[in-house]
Amino acid sequence: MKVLLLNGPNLNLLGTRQPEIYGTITLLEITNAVSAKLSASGRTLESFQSNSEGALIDKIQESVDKISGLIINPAGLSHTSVSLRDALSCLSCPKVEVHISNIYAREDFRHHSYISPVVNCVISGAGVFGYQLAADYLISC
Ligand code: CA2
Repeated sequence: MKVLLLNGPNLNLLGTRQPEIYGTITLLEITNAVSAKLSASGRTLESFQSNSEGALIDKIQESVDKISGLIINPAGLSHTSVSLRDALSCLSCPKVEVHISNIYAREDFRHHSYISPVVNCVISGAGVFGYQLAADYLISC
């Protein structure tokens, strides 16, 4: 059983900029921790980050019928992308949307996510621990 972890634009900068909002842990460290948790329950992890909306959509399309769960932090695309939402709608497996920060405690434009209605679970404001919570949710499914 394979889980896909997708991270959207600018999340490659985790741990290097704006630590007051996004913390000091890098995307590689997050990925390794999620991978370890999933492998303890017999699952494998594929991780993909892109600053390109199209590349993220391509990866989702390639993953249809090949994954048992998805964790996605769509980053800024959460608030703008109908196309990313449409792609996610084609995945029938359990899907979790993660936001490191509490998007409801930030600017108004972050309060709406196009993605939330097409996922099973939304985690926002738990810091990078949200990715671990997402993995636990998928393990419980
Ligand atoms: O809180 C989150 O995880 C967000 O998805 C992060 C997005 C933001 O647009 C969403 O509203 C909430 C921004 C990702 C930018 O990531 C950076 C990480 C380190 C340094 C700079 C940017």
